[in-house]
Amino acid sequence: MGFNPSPSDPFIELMRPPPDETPAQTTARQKRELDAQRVSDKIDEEIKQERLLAKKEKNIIKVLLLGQSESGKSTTLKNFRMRYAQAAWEKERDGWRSVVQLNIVRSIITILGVVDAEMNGEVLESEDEEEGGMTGDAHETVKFSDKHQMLMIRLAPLRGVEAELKRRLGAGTEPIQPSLPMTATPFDDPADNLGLRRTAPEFSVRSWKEVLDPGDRLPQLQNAGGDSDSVTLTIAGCKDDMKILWDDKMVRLALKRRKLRLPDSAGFFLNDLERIATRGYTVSDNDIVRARLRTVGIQEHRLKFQHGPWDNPKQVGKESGWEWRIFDVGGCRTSRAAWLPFFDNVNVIIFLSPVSVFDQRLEEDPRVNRLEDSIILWTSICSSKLLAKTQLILFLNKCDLLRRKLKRGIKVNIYLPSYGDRPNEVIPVVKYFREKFKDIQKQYSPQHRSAYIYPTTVTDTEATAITLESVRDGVLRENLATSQLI
Ligand SMILES: Nc1nc2c(ncn2[C@@H]2O[C@H](COP(=O)(O)OP(=O)(O)OP(=O)(O)O)[C@@H](O)[C@H]2O)c(=O)[nH]1
Ligand SMILES: [Mg+2]
Repeated sequence: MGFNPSPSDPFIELMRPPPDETPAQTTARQKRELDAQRVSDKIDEEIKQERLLAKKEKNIIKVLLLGQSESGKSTTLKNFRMRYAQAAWEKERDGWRSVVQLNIVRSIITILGVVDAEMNGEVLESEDEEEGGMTGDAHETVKFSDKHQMLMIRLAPLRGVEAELKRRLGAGTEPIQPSLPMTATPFDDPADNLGLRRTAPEFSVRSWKEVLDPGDRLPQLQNAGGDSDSVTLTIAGCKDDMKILWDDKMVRLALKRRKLRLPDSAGFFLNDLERIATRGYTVSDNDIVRARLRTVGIQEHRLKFQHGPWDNPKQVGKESGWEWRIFDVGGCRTSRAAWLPFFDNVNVIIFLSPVSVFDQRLEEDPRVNRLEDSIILWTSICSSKLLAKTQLILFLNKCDLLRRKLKRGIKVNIYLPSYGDRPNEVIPVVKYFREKFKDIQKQYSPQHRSAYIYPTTVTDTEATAITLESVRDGVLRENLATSQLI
């Protein structure tokens, strides 16, 4: 569309050709007008496209999952995908088999390390009391016998399996700094000084997509873990010995003495060996949600939501529903610098704070209490001017582990004196954390806003489905209201 002034427009006079124009001048003028028209049409087209895009972008919601490492960000993303991106979820199912197998093998290798250390006489100097005194059996002498020696020999092939699984999953991964124990580490624990409970560095991925849905990019992963795969065969062959090792009383005692609480740690599957360490193992939804693969860098996942009761199709356009672009980040301290560029135009932050970690320290910096780290992060997110208009959603996660910990008698007020003499039970503890996080949000937000706070156990997919529905409706409602103001 060119510039087409009306006859009364003063511009007509200005643009009218001179009365004594020669034929050559007329041709040149017409050429110039044509060129100008082309440029103008191009600009018009660009503006039209930009407007279309802007209209479309109104239906895009950018969601950031934030929180320290092991807070449950990727697990939350898995819940979203399981529920709202079923086709992609199914496509990746088989890819998770290798991850679950690696999780199992690593647990067994951790146990073998403990048995080895005990056999070699690396005895703890002090048996301190994590939870108000050790129970009687922890003081029993740990005695390993020929049986354990044999188990060590028979399970040795699992080291090769670990290497092979790492190689397979290796594409798109990078090592991270060595981690401290996989489980709770109470402060001033002398076992730390002996370095006995350290485990090998955790495995991480830069891109799920490459590892779990290799297509033809990673031929070595196709059919990996199938019935006749060497890794699966070796694991199935070791099943009985793994079970004997895990069920062994002395092994349990040794783990307890070293406060290695495997069932509470990431990627624990040893109670499912009968089902998983088999040739025909098929990966369940629950396995995927519980499998542990550390995130490095930022991964983007897209979800489509069709129109629902939360919006009005007339107002958001008939052609599409809402698209959520969810960004899952690595949570350890060294990964956090990469978060900043993603703060731009972010609509929603789902922040995960694990509430069970009040007595633990950061893997990457053992001087720092994990809950304290989470509170510092939350405070900086709430006070960020860049995020002043971002909707904040807080998951107080790992409530199941909190419950277990409190049941074992670990006292919150030892680690948080401000908790005072409130009851050492889940509901009051979660309420206390809720108030604490809410107060910070109110105090530090640059402008008025409310935060939605949910107590969660994101490995419980049924309960999480209800939470996610509420999150989805709340987010869409709020964004619809905002987009109507634009
Ligand atoms: N018991 C229990 N385990 C959980 C819960 N949430 C997450 N997990 C487990 O904790 C481990 C870590 O969870 P991830 O989702 O990988 O943690 P992340 O925040 O993505 O961690 P990074 O990728 O290192 O930043 C996984 O093995 C999960 O299955 C929970 O509410 N309860
Ligand atoms: Mg992650």
